[in-house]
Amino acid sequence: MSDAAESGRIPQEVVTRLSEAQRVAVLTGAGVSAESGIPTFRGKAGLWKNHRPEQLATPQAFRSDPALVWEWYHWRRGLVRQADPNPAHSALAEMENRIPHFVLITQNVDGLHMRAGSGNVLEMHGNINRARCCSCDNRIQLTDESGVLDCARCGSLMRPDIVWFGESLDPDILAQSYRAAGTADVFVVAGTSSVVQPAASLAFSVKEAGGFVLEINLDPTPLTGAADITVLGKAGEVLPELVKRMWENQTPGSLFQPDR
Ligand code: BV8
Ligand code: ZN
Repeated sequence: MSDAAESGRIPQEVVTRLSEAQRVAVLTGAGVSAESGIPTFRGKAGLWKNHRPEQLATPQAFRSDPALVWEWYHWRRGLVRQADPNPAHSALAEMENRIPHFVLITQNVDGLHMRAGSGNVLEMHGNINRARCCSCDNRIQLTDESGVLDCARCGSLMRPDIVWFGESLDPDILAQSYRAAGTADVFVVAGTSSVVQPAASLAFSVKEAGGFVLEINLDPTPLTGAADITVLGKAGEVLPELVKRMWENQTPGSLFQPDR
């Protein structure tokens, strides 16, 4: 059962486990980008006008109105371009530098983890700054053009390089995600409502294999009952505090800094 920590308090067990861990995998969701000003999917702010993400982020929506779907993604890309990584992203990049085997698995498509310096990132749902051809394997990096795009190679329609609802994830990325989660000493789940599959299943597969799951989220989720420890709080506050305490825990004597 989860030991749902009071808001923001990080139990020492979490610090010790992460400080001693050789292999850590982290799964992030929209809550990690919330403090960068990127609206979450199921938050009150909603994501765009009177459309729900589940309505627009589908192949059906793109087939019936590619211009509307491109408009939504161009609008979101504008938000992402104006956004900066927040302390949650930076803390995860810092954590990667301290832990021998570290994999960051993200459901987010905003690319903010890479901009914060994270290197070993698995983007489960694609990346909003890329487009791919509906017919051939042409992929392009989007700059600031907008409108509906045609493939320069074969003339077909280009689409956002995003995994939509009802579409299968890249099997290689999915396999790497399960392998990283399944071999981790600690599996951290941060800023996600843990409802979207198959990402939400990762933590449960870790628990079934006897692994340790730490959840960091603003609100309780369906994972909260199964996670070993849940820390309720903002990712931009909890993660930096966690990395700071890991550092203090790892450098003996650091607490007794000689008078400079
Ligand atoms: C698949 C790209 C096999 C799009 C995304 C019926 C028909 C078809 C499929 C299904 C179906 N029923 C179920 C499914 C499966 C479906 C699914 O899971 N649906 C859900 C809605 C039930 N999954 C799929 O379709 C997947 N593919 O299963 O393939 C298949 C094939 C054919 C038919 C059936 C199955 C594909 C899923 C990928 C969808 N694409 N993104 C885009 O971005 O435009 S998912 C989308 O949701 C985002 O990637 C997002 O990251 C992700 C998950 O949401 P969260 O990240 O958790 O965001 P959310 O707002 O929900 O929560 C934020 C959390 O943060 C909250 O808990 C909040 O408390 C917390 N928070 C807020 N602020 C902070 C914070 N925490 C900390 N600090 C803060 N400051
Ligand atoms: Zn093409």
